[in-house]
Amino acid sequence: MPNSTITIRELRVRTVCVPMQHPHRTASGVVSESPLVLTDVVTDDGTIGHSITFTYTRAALKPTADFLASLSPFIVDQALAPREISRSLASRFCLLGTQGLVGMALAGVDMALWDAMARSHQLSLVQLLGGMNKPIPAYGAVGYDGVKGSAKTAETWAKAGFKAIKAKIGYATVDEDLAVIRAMRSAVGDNVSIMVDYNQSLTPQQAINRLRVLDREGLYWVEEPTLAHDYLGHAQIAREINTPIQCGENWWGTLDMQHAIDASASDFMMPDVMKIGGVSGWLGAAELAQTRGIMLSSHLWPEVSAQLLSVTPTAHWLEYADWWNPIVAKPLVIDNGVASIDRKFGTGVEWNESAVEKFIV
Ligand code: SMN
Ligand code: MG
Repeated sequence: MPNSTITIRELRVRTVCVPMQHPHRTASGVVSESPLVLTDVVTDDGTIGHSITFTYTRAALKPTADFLASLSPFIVDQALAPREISRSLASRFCLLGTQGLVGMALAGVDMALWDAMARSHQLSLVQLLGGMNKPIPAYGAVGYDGVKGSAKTAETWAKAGFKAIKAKIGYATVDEDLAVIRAMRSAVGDNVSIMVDYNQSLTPQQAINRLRVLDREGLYWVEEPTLAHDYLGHAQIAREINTPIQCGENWWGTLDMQHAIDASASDFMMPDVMKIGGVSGWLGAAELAQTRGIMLSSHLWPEVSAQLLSVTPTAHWLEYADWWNPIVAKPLVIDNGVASIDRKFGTGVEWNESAVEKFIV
């Protein structure tokens, strides 16, 4: 019988920089390496819970890790109660604000606590949350790589069995966006869905002008055509075009999501498990989405997200990215375009220690 009062004994934090095989180009900048904070929470029953915090840029790596480590006094000797600790940490930092690096660190703690909780009870996260493994369809990412490069990557995903791909667009002209989309379409055929992502690079009016042209291409969704927090701008675009809008990866917490819902900013939604507030935040987002019948997709974090989508009533697509695979002991397996959760315990995040050592910063 698992001990009902598990106590947190230690918080360990390390930083790595994982090089990417192919730099991920977007209309708003390139990601050529993954700076990651690796968190371990050790409990008194000998369990260790793990989480990954992605800081996008090396400049944010040390500050995020330092801040995360400084949370230790608020966590050590506390009962392992992820929701309770999440709530108390959020209220502790209310005056400073829980967006940005603070929110990332709090989510890193939250994800590690849920992982520890599931591992301690010898359950997967899905089981701990009372759900069952579901087949979650995954899409592959295509960078801002021009006509030839984008078509080639799209074809590679399709050949690997993926039923959808998402490409970065936002080239100098709509004709170039169109040329990339059409080249991908001829590379993957009609049975693979194509999503596109502007990464916030247009004004609302520019987006309307471009999307009136792209509306005829049968795109599955258009992501972040304008600034992520311009909910009214997204709503204005949504009213003028037919292609569904997808947003969410830059929302901090469920209140941002609620603002987007209130504004009718996005047809589909894709919270990022870190920025939305970890597992606890995702569960809130899943409830909001269910209440309003909004289809929910994930952003990065394939291992944790596949499990969370399994317990999300309106689960849609998993964003597959293999960027962090080198440091994960058993990365998520995608079988014919579908995520298969074969993990027994926790969120599926465990370290490949020799790789962690190699990429340690
Ligand atoms: C993205 C994610 C991470 C880095 C750059 C861009 C992106 C996505 O917008 O949708 O995956
Ligand atoms: Mg995106």
